Amino acid sequence: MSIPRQIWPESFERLYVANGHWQGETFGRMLDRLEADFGERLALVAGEARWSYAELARRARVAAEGFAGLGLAPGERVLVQLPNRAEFLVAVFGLFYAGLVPVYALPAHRETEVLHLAAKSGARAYVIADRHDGFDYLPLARKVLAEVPGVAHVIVAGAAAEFTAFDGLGDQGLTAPVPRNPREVAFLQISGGSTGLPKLIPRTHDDYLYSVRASAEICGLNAESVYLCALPAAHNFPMSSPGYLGVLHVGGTVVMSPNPQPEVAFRLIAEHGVTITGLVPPLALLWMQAAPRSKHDLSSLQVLGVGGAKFIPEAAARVRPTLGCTLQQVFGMAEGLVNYTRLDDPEDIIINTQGRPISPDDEVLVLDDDGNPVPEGEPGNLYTRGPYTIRGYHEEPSANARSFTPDGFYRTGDVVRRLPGGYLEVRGRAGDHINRAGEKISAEEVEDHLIAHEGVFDAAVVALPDKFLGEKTCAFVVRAEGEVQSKDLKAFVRDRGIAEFKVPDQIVFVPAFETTAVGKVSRKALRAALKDTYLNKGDAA
Ligand code: OOB
Repeated sequence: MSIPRQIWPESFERLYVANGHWQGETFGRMLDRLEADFGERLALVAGEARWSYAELARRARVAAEGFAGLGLAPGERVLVQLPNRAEFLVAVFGLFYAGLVPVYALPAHRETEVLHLAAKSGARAYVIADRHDGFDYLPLARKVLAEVPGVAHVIVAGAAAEFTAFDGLGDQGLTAPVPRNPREVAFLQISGGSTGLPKLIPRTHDDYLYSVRASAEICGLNAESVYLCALPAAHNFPMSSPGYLGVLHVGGTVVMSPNPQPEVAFRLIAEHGVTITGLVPPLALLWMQAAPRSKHDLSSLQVLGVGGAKFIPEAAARVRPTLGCTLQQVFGMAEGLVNYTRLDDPEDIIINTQGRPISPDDEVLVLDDDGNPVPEGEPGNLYTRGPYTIRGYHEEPSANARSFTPDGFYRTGDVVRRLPGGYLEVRGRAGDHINRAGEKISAEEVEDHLIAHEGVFDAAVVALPDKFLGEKTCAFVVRAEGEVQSKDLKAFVRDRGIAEFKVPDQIVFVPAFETTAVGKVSRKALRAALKDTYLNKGDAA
């Protein structure tokens, strides 16, 4: 198990420092700064909690002491799977303060993903809530302890049973952050990549805090800003685009919403005067549908960020008339590059583009399939490199060879058009993943689960356009012996312990897959041919 690293060539490091992007702050020192600058201001609203910066910092330092007291050493990884509640920020800043490296799992992840993330990251501890959304995490924690040798501790927010209670962690608190090099990896984020199980994205203090600072500025944040964290806090979008970190950076207030449904979120907006939030397109549609009938006053909302998947212009145009706020399109990726429409951009740009990069040092290439630049306005494959875009995943030599060019550009897999002023319009994807309401699902991962069923001879998973979700998953299945049915397969996949959003929405049984004289066609070609044969004729409806 190697320590996660992220290394840029020296000449780039010098440039990013010289241009003021990398400022040498660590997340641990950031917490001290926030307390010193904003002490008694309101930092966090979550459930019953109303915590000032001083209180948040105090609790994080106590948690940090608790983590250290368990014998966790600086640089070690801790898997964090917490919903949007107060403990999320305490845990994360506590880990940073203790020099530990959070690994972010989504609350929706189940056994398969959690075991993989724990093992792959070399996690030494696992932080969970007792329950969330009707799911009991304790049996999952027992499994992680039993099956992942490195994991020695489980820490539980809520009823802890035989495990360590989050509330009982620490006593007086550490008095100073455990020193870390700002060029080191601060945390591991997960990729929504297109092959196999999620990959780990190592982000450094320097690179990530640059994206946080710059995002806060682009999104017009100040100490009066109130951010509603409606999407799962472990996602990059609510974390830093501009997210709760952006708002904390400038002394504003973070309001945690336990879920993004209008009934819950609208009440919080009215009660706390929320000024900015971020949503994926299907939720933005839901909010626009619900707003006219809502009894809550949403007039404090100034900016709605929408990203994670394409927001179609027709829907984008309705944001201001229905919600009375400015739309900001956000096209980002956990690997780095984030594009925003600017708040003062003309309406045409805000509605029809996915914005332009954060940084003057973000390098963006739009290339054809042979690697040649395409003219402005023509669609091509997006490649990027820059001061907050990774140069490689954690311990993934073959994925790294595929996903990065020899000179360090990340192949995003997105097809875009570059417009005047550097604005990008996302046209689609070259890669084989399904973007289901902003959650990325690897076709290959779901295929592997289906093929594990004895009644399945072969499977191919494709994206189906969906009016509401953007895309949903359709699995083409060739049966082996027997008559396995859709509902059996869905139950089987679910029972293998994967996030519910990965269970195929639709299953279409087909007699056989097309093969060529030399054997199987590529999965990519196969998926395309299946869509053509079965879906474009409406057979699957
Ligand atoms: C965000 O991050 P990820 O890592 O879950 O997914 C990245 C991928 C992009 O490569 C692109 O395919 C898609 O999600 N995407 C969009 C989009 N924003 C993301 N596609 C079309 N339009 C958009 N506005 O999803 C993410 C990270 C930070 C900020 C915002 C989103």
